[in-house]
Amino acid sequence: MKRIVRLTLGIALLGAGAVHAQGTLDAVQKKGFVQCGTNVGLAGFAQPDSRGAWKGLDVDVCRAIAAAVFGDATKVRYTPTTAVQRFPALQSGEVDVLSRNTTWTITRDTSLGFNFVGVNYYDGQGFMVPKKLNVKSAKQLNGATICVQPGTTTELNLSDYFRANRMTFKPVVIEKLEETLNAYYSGRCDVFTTDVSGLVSTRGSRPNPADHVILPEVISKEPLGPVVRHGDDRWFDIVKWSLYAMIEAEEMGLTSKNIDQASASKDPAVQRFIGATGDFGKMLGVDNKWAFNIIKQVGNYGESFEANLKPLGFERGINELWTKGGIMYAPPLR
Ligand SMILES: N[C@@H](CCC(=O)N[C@@H](CS)C(=O)NCC(=O)O)C(=O)O
Repeated sequence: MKRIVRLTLGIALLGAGAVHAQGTLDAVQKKGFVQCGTNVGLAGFAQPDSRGAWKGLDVDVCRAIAAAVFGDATKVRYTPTTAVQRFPALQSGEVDVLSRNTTWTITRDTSLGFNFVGVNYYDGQGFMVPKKLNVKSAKQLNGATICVQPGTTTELNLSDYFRANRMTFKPVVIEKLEETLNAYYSGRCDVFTTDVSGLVSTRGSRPNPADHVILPEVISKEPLGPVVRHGDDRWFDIVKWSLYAMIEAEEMGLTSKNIDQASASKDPAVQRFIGATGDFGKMLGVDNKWAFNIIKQVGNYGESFEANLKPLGFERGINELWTKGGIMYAPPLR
């Protein structure tokens, strides 16, 4: 019986996916905007500012896609999603792309029916504890009460880590981020665990950040990146190369400030990038100035990092370009 229910659900999901699988670009062009699934509010990654304009590293990917498709980075509508809501939102076609601190895993890339286009932030899972508890290492957390969000890799890594280290913990599982944080900050949990970026971002958004420490152990790999549905290669390509254009531009030294002058460059790679020569836009199904428009209106990856994450105290670390000691690397635009 259970098996039948699961099979039916599987078919229903496949069916829903199939309806939206092809033609996302056509549908997006027809409605006139990209519907982008984001976080409900994670400073530096996706959060509305005081005037209601969405800002952040993940938001900039949404804006880049709109710049590529429409030549206008403002043609985006945002759907804030919790960790639990995000995958059904993409599967059902409610959103065209998910750009929301989502870890690339084999399960999500296969059985959930998605394609990860790349990585816009390499991360790992960490633990935050109140300083007054005087905990120095995650190995001291045996028996701790830990706040964690459902539907995340965080939840899975947490139990693996404790089992591997022969420790126990009491999970407090809450779907909404705000409520999870309230539970941690009110002392209902000893520990809050998530991606280190999430710890830094949320700690900075609350009073007295210095009262909370992030423990040195990073217990997992969390490559975070934009996701699309299986079965629509054209859309997959557009989202993928919108991200890579931002990374490549940084490597080429092209910025929102200097891209207007790039037409004078003698460098053939620059000429191709801005669409003065070659047909990359046409190959993707968009305007040949797609990459120019992304950099002009959104900026390169380094500019986005600088604007959104630097003010919160983030360092580039492994998210630095491969040419500068990091692992951010775009395949060639050629
Ligand atoms: N990268 C992990 C965790 C992502 C995640 O959802 N993190 C939490 C903690 S920062 C979050 O964004 N919560 C916001 C919410 O669910 O409303 C994953 O993909 O599963």
